[in-house]
Amino acid sequence: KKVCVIGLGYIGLPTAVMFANHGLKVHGVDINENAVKLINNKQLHIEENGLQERLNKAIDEGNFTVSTKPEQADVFIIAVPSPINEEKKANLDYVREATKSIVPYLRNGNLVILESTVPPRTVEDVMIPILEETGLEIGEELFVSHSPERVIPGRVFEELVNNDRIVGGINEKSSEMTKNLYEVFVKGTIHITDATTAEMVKVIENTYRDVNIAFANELAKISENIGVNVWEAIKLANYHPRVNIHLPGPGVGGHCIAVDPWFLVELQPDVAKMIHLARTINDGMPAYTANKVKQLFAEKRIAHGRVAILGLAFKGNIDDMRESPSIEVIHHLEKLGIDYTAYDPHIKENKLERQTQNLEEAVNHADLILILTDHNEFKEMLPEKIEGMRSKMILDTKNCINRFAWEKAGFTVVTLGD
Ligand code: SAJ
Repeated sequence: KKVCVIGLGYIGLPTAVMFANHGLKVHGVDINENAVKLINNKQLHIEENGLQERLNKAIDEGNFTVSTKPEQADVFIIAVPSPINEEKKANLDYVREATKSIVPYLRNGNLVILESTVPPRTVEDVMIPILEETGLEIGEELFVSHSPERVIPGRVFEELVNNDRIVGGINEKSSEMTKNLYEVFVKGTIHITDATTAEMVKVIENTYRDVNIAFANELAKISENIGVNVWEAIKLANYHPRVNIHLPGPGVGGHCIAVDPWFLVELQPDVAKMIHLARTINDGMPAYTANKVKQLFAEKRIAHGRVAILGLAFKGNIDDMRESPSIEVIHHLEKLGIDYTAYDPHIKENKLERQTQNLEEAVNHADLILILTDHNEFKEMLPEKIEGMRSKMILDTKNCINRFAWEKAGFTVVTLGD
């Protein structure tokens, strides 16, 4: 069997390599010529644990080819970005273009699978009309389904195999064919439904998380005002067998949780009120964090204070800075006229003007350490080793440091939500 994978990013490339490692012939396609060139040379344009070895194996065994153009195959998998635009509306251009690009290669009996996260109804309303241009009868000669990716960056290969998988075909035959394909490597249960329900399932998983985090962020603000430590309160509440509250923080980053809820808001703006409000609350956290810094400086009568920001990635122990709340916090600090340096041990390139490549330089002459990402390096940081600060203050937005150790070393410790 031959599979053609369109889009070789964080999802497409690991998926393509996985099929190739299981003996299928795979052709990968990307419009980014540089990425294609790199992959053909067994080099990576993205980081993912275990990807390099698997890519080498796929190419060495002759099961994986890559180019900028699709080829005829039995199955076509589309795994391209589906971002939102400035108006928070879904940009389906990549999905549309990818679907158009395979039309000339589709033959009787082929299966087309969409893996990208999309607003419910995209397969039926956007893809099917394009696929009809093949002249093939949809559901009889050409089979179509949505099987959303649900893997977490950093643990993609583990989750590709072990997570349950949702398969939503436009008809029973499409679902059956899709299930048979993924069974090659998926050990989790494969659940069958229709295409639109599958789209909905994926979007509501991420929306659930966003709404839950917004709830936690609201609880953090309430706790600050009434003298409660929200982290302790949430921990205790979660011992209840039917309670699972997420954790507050300086904002929600990444290209999934902060994006997908907008798909529902766009579809049903008059109904999706709580979802919209949750997005607004989470998007407001970077400004809230920057204002907390301003307040602290005012309370301590620090004029022209400088902040040492620790953490630029959008979450702990990854190297991905896209849509990171840290960028927004910096933006708000700049608006408030507050000076800063920024350091992240996982971001090796200098992507920001005031970025440093070591902790010592970042904290030198700073008045406040501001932790925005819970990297292990920051959790394990020793306060006695911190030198050269003008005032000894630390604001921990992730509740990830040992408060007592820092207080013992003479630091004023402030935790978000406490
Ligand atoms: N965050 C909080 N509080 C929490 C949990 C997370 O503030 O309690 C923040 C993180 O710091 C980060 C953001 O939310 O900035 C998103 O991080 P995440 O770990 O929740 O999610 P992602 O974006 O890395 O991956 C999610 C996953 N979805 C779910 O867990 C439901 C993953 O399984 C999906 O495959 C992925 O989105 C995707 O591609 O859609």
